[in-house]
Amino acid sequence: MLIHDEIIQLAQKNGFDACGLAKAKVDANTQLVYKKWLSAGFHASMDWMETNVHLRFTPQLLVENASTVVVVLYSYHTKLDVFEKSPVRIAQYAWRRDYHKTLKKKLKFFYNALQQKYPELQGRYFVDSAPVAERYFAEQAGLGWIGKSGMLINPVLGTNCFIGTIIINEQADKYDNPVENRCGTCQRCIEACPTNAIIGNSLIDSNKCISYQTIEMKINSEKPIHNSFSGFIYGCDLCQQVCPWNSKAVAFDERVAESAKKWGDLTAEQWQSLTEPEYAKMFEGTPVKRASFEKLKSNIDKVLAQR
Ligand code: B12
Ligand code: SF4
Ligand code: SF4
Repeated sequence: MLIHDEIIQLAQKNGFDACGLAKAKVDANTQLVYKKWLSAGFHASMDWMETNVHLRFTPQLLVENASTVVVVLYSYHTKLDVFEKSPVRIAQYAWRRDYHKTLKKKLKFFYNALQQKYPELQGRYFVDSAPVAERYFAEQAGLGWIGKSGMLINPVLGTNCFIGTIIINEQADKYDNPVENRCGTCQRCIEACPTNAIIGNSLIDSNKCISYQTIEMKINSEKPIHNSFSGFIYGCDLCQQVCPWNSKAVAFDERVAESAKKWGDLTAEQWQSLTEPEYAKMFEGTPVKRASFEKLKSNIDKVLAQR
């Protein structure tokens, strides 16, 4: 049997900012919300969200006898504003090496440490890499609530944090409980979203979301593209920038990559004339590479045309 408090301590030792334990079970209402979201087409062209839905809601199909989900948070919150004087913006989560790689590595060390403590334990670790209901499990593990912006909000870390999970075949001596939703009467994220992508009930219409439009949407898509990305050429932080829980969140300025600190120095002309080799060098190893050179160029053109 896993000992809850030992696992939390081990997560801290392995450099995570928060950790909680949830049962490996997804409630029927959450499954319904997700299925309705899909059937309304709010996943836009992200067809992969439709496949393996059964895996997302049945962790036992990912790990035999899955009983526990260990959920960790890793913050990327910073008080630095790399793009303060820049004509364009890139979302904060991308100001570092790609979290799919860095967090996965951290999770691997954590998982190995768990296996040393509990030699019988079997499991798998994930970060935005498989059909896992990450926000749901984070909420169940007491790590925060789902805000009106759709983001998981941790009372200490705010919204700017990645979620990682380890699904394990053993039960724990105790599990965490969800915390109270503390959005209250605040509506700031809904008011700040320039495309009305926040459709209520903490859900997002990806078709309208600038994050989707600047990263995932195909360059030759026939769907209408919003005519202003509000300066964002990759991702979007507008609903998070206004969230009061981020003004009081703990900042980790040292987690911003040195290379990213220079991105904001480029002038509009330099962004306009960005070449493919420059793009390759500048964004090497960062999440920005998820957008092809052509896609990023097209976003840059749209943003600069709006000035
Ligand atoms: C697809 C996706 C997107 C899409 C759609 C976003 C969305 N809000 O649905 C797009 C491309 C737009 C996107 C954008 C961003 N994303 Co994204 N994305 C995902 C991904 C792969 C799946 C999310 C998903 O399933 N959405 C569909 C909705 C229906 O599901 P859900 O958000 O998980 O919500 C569930 C629960 O919260 C609950 N729920 C929600 N509302 C309600 C209401 C009721 C009544 C009930 C009962 C339940 C319920 O049920 C839902 C279904 O399981 C996850 C990784 C993962 N595997 O989960 C990352 C993830 C959500 N993204 C992340 C990030 C960082 C971002 C951006 C901030 C990046 C950026 N700066 O541009 C933005 C934020 C936009 C926003 N306001 O949400 C992080 C969020 C971390 C956090 N603190 O919440 C995740 C968790 C990746 C990670 N491992 O860290 N993303
Ligand atoms: S990320 Fe931007 S476009 Fe998407 S919901 Fe938030 S404010 Fe709206
Ligand atoms: S801006 Fe306000 S309503 Fe939106 S998520 Fe933050 S606290 Fe909740």
